Amino acid sequence: MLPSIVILTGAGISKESGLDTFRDKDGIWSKVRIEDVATPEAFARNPRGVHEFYNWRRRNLQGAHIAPNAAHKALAALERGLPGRVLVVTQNIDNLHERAGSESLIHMHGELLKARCAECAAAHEWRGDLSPETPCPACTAVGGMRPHVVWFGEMPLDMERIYAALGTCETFISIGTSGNVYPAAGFVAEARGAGARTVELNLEPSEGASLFQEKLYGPAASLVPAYAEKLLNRN
Ligand code: BJW
Repeated sequence: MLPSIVILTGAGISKESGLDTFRDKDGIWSKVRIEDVATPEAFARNPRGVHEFYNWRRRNLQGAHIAPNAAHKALAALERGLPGRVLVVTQNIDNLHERAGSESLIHMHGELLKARCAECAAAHEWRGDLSPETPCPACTAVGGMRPHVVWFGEMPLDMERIYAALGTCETFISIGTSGNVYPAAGFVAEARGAGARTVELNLEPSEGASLFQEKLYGPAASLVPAYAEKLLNRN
């Protein structure tokens, strides 16, 4: 069954869980340059530096202070309340949606707690650090292990499934994303073009704000539970 509600989430939904966004004033891209850590070219040039960046984020994500917030929990409750009808497509590489209980979930930009081998393509659950010396647990090749994330210039994951859902959903909701990065930033146009009602829940208007028919601005941990409750009562 194709979902009737497709929900795109971005870094803003995890902000109140203690994780930095990318493009806010104090965000990740104010501290490191995209060109140094988030492209295949950066990894080829300086694998150790890129590993250090993701090792830090992987350790931070597993810290006791990081937990799903009310917005993640509300989306999981929405999925339980409307079985088979909700799909969450997240740009986030954290694991907060699944920790909150979401099961109908696509990580289009990959997962921080996975690593894959460039030699044999096998992906593995990964909680420790990576380095250029880490051997692949499957093929034993050394030097090919990389974070299972999607860098600029690489193809996001599960796109066929995402576009199929966007083409048939009744409601498209975008939460906590600035609308700067494609193809995710184009999903609202895709869904609206196919007849969906489009909703933005964000701290501030995103780049694509004019394409949303309903817009609510404020912190996700307050907006999302109230909006999910409304959807549960209406459906
Ligand atoms: C709150 C809040 C609170 C704060 N409550 N809200 C020209 C046109 C079209 C495309 C391109 C183009 N030039 C280049 C491209 C392609 C490129 C791209 O988009 N570049 C742009 C910069 C222009 N894209 C790619 O390369 C992608 N691949 C690709 O296109 O492949 C080809 C293809 C073709 C056809 C179909 C399909 C594919 C790959 C993009 C990979 C992005 N990777 C990153 C890093 C991942 C790993 C990691 O985490 O390190 O993904 S970059 C980074 O940005 C990360 C995020 O997922 C992504 C989006 O960021 P997000 O989530 O929107 O965060 P912010 O910080 O930008 O926004 C946060 C929002 O929350 C703000 O609005 C706040 O106000 C709000 N907020 N607190 C609610 N409490």
